[in-house]
Amino acid sequence: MTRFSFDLHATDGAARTGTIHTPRGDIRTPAFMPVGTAATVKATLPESVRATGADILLGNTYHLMLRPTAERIDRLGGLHGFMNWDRPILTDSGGFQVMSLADLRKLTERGVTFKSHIDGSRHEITPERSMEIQRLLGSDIVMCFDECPALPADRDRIASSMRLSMRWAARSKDAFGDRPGHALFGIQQGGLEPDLREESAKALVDIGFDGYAVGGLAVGEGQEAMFGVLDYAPAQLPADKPRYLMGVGKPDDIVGAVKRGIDMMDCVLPSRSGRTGQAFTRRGVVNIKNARHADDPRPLDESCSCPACTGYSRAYLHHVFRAGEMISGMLLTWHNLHYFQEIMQGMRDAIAAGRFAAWEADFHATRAEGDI
Ligand code: PRF
Ligand code: ZN
Repeated sequence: MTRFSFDLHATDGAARTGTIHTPRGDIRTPAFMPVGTAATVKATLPESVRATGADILLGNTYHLMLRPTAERIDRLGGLHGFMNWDRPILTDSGGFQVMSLADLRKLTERGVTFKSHIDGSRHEITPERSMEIQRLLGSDIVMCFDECPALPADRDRIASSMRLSMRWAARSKDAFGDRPGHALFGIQQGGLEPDLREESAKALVDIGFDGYAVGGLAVGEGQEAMFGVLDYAPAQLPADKPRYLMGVGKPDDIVGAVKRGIDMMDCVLPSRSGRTGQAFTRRGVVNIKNARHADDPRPLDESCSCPACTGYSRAYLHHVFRAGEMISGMLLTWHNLHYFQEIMQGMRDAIAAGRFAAWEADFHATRAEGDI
């Protein structure tokens, strides 16, 4: 059986390209993971997500434990069969979503208790329970249970939260046990403080993980501060393991993160924006609801080969958005996912060829600020 492993093929500056091998298939890195929170990448069939070039999806412990429950998904044979996606799935561990979505949260050394945002029922997630849920789901890449403080926060709060997350990381590893073919990733915390980031990295490396995430970023600090951390944080983590930046981001965030040594990312942006009428293109952002598209026979992006751009005009996309037709979210989501994966492929090729800097210069040169 294929074990979980990571091969680095090439580096260019701090940027890397490689392959993560899993029993459910390879993941080409740098990788962008579309978000399938509720066992679906909203408005998209799994085969369409695959057609955009995705090798792996992200699923969520928090949402799936509440509905339809991890036990039900397990009885039905696991998340892959349930949602008809047979390739790798990474699941987030729940704490971050509890903090952003649930009501009446209570955090203790043991874990977190909260009320469901769906029906108000009470639940608890501990590191042990998070590992159990992610096992029941059949997740290929399991994330440690952690806490992610919103920024800005004072240094004492960041330090004690990070140390709690490191104790939870040790408990996550114990509870995960030995599961050949499945991976467990640690999550670095420590806010914007280099020494706390370093302490966190050392604690995680001592425990030992199959991959390492940079958590606690994209939580209100802004791109400049995030890049400031990414200038040193990836180098604090083992070079021979995948590095995953959680919950990022816009196209220019993704490019800046890869430039600084990140291998994996996930974000709701391409799918969520697709449903609110925002399209990301090589030349910038298109807000399809804008009246100036009503008579425009041109495609969203003449250089894009996705179904939305090869089959439809801006005028049509504007019309179906305004009319509230479901195909609007379907087409724009497909386009956005396609564009994000095109960026990833462009970066993988550029890194392999040792021309990342030229690729990045071209990426920025083609883009306009504001709407196009
Ligand atoms: N921890 C976990 N999930 C996350 C984050 C984190 O810090 C973030 C931060 N951007 C997004 N998702 N477990
Ligand atoms: Zn397109």
